[in-house]
Amino acid sequence: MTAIHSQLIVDKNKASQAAFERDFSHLGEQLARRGIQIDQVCAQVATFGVALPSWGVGTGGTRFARFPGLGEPQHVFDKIQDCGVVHQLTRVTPTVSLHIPWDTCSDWSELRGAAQNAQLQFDAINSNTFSDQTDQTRSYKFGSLSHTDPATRAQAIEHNLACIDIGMQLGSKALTVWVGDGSNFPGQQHFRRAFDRYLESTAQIYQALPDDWQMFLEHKLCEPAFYSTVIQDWGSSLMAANALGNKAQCLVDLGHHAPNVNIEMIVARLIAAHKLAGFHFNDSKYGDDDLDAGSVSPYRLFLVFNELVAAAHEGVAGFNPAYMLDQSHNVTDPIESLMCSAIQCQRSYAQALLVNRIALDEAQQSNDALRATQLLKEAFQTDVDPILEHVRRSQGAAADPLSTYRASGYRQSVARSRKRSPSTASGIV
Ligand code: AFD
Ligand code: MN
Ligand code: MN
Repeated sequence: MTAIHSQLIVDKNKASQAAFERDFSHLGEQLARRGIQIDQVCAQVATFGVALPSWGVGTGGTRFARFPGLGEPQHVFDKIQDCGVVHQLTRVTPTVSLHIPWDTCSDWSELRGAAQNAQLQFDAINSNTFSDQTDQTRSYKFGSLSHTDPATRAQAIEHNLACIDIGMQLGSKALTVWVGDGSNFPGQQHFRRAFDRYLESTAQIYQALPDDWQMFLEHKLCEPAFYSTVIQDWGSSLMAANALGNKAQCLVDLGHHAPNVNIEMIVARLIAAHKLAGFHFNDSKYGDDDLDAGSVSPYRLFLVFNELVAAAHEGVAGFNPAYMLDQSHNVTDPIESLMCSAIQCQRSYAQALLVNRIALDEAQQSNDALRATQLLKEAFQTDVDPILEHVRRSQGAAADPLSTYRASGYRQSVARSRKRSPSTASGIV
């Protein structure tokens, strides 16, 4: 079952077919002159997928306000339906990542069925111990897994175990743990003891992981704690992952670093340590802005993918990172932002596949800095859109997902059946 009428996709694709064929054949010729077979690139791009965050289909907000959009999903089944639209039109987002308890459901097997109908599966499950739920006994105001009070830590551990249980019913294979734990004042927290408490708690969660599961540890330099955070950076994350064991790895959310940090180098280090769990893709200018992937710095996103493609090319053992979007759509239709961002990740991947790795090795070996950097630019500056469109067309997706979505009237249609969200309360998604 699909949410967008498939005939609309067929008709719109047909209307732009002739122009597409000319563009594709021209790019094929250009790449052939560079010794690249376009069909091989297409085949690799066709394997690329990025997970959708269930919270991404709702309108996000800031600390100041949230301006709800039309036809926002009212429950997790609506969210799955919206994610299905993104996947139907792009064919690049085959999985959804749930967040507990933002996503609630009385029958998880029913949800699994609904996802299957939308041709979706479940990616990592996310726990939430950074905000208090109405029915919870102890508060996370001063931390969760690293809280000074053992009973609060136990409650946070219990929640993560419940998430694993839900994830097992959905077919997830990973638990992503991000904690808001930290401090707002110098002296408020004993840094080493807080980290030790975090390790002790996460070890108990780790113990409960099924054999074929992984635990993704997400670091973040600040917010909601603004002086220090317990898992502040990739170093702390790597220390924790090493202490826990093979199934624990480090997740890189692009927005969780100070401005100007060389994230692609962090990625290379984590690959070297065999500890790169995967990504939350987004973009930022100032902090954890959660802007759309590649909207501000597409070159930086390309440089991250360059490290990933290089690692795969060099056959790094066990290299298999998980890709996900993690964005807050405050002023756009979330479905539109998610489609464009997923395609942007796919674009960066395709561009990274075009890097002439033999020539780059030679340039690096002979210290030819200018040639080396030009080789990256040559790949980045290639307009790979005909490749992406070819992959979409051959998979039955929309040649132009954005215009097809707008022509479908999906948002207006769900706006009629979904109640307008009353919540304008502030809140970062
Ligand atoms: C918050 C965090 C982090 C996390 C997400 C879901 O900043 O990015 O992945 O919540 O838990 O936005
Ligand atoms: Mn994240
Ligand atoms: Mn974030």
